[in-house]
Amino acid sequence: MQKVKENNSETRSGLVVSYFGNSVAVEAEDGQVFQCHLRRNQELPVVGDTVRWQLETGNTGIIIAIQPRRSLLSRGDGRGRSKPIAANLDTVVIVMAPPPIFSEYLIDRYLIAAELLGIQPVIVLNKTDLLTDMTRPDAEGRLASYRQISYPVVQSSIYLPAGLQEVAGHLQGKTSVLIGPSGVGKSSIIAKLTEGESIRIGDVSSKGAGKHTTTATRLYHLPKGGHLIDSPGVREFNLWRISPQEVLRGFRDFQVFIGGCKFRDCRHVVEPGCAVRAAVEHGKISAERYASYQELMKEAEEHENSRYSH
Ligand SMILES: Nc1nc2c(ncn2[C@@H]2O[C@H](COP(=O)(O)OP(=O)(O)O)[C@@H](O)[C@H]2O)c(=O)[nH]1
Ligand SMILES: [Mg+2]
Ligand SMILES: [Zn+2]
Repeated sequence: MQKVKENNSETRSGLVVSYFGNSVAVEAEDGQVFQCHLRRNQELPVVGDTVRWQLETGNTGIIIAIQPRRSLLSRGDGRGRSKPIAANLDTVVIVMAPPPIFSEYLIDRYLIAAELLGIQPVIVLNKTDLLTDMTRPDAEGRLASYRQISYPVVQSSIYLPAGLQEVAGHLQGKTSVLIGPSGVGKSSIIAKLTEGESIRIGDVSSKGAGKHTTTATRLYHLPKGGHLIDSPGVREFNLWRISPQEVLRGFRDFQVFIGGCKFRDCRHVVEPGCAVRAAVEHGKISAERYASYQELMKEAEEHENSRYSH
C-alpha cells in the first residue's frame, strides 16, 4: 500500500465502476465519473475497487493507490491461472433455470468458489414461470436440499415481481455479482434490478471506450442501495484450478463429519471408516452433493497429479 496524505486536497477517494484495459472509470464521492489512467507498474484495479486518485484535466484522472480489498473474485483464464475480475464482493448470486440448465454440479462448483472467498452465496432458480405441475415438485425438492444446508434459495421469474423483489432483498446494501451458465436469465434479471441505471453508465463508458460497452465489466447502483457488478467474465465464471483440500473446504455440509473419519488424511472417496460416506448412506448428506464432490475431487486430483508429473 502506498501512503496517501488524507488531507491532500488533490487526492480523492473513488469507486471503480468500469474497466477498459488501460484505463478505468472512477466514480467520485459526488457521483461524477472520471476516466482514470494507471501509472506504470501499478497493480491493476478491478471493478468494485475503492481507489485514491488525482484529477488531471477536466474529466480525467490518475489512480494513485488501491485500497485494501475485503474480497477478490477471480476466474480461470483457461490455462489454470486466476484472473481477478471483481473486488469487494459481499454476495454472489448463483443463477440456474429449469430449462436450460439446473445442475447441482455447477451450483456446487460455484459454491466452492464462494466458500473459499468468504462471500455469501444466494441460489436463484429463475424462469419458474416455465415450471409445470409435473416438474415443480422435483425442482422444489432439489432446491430444498440447499436450504437444508443453510444456503438462501430464491425462486424467480422476470415476469413475476415477487421473486425479483426477493432477489433484490438479498442484494440491498451489498456488492454482488450474478453468475451462472448462459441462457438462465442473468442479463434479464440485471436489467430488471437496475432499471434506468444501465443507460447512465452506458453514456459514461462510451466516452472512454468507444463501442465496447457491452463487453466491459460494469458496476451498477441498485435503487435501494448496494451495487451489482455485471461482467461477461464473471458471468461465464470458471473455477481456476483448485486443490483437493480446497474442494473439501468448499462443502460446508461435510465439515461436521470429517473429524469422524478413521484416517486423518481421508479424502472421503474410497477410504474405509469414512464418516462422510456414512453420512451420505444415512441421508445426512444429499446424494447429489456427494456426487458433485466425487467429480470435483477427481478433477482436482487429476490437476494435482499432472502438475507433479511435469
Ligand atoms: N420464461 C422466462 N424466460 C426468461 C426469464 N428470464 C430470462 N428469460 C429469457 O431467457 C433468455 C436468456 O436470457 P438472458 O438474460 O440473456 O440470459 P443470460 O445468458 O443468463 O444472461 C432470454 O430470451 C430471456 O428473455 C424468465 O424468468 N422466464
Ligand atoms: Mg447474459
Ligand atoms: Zn472420510
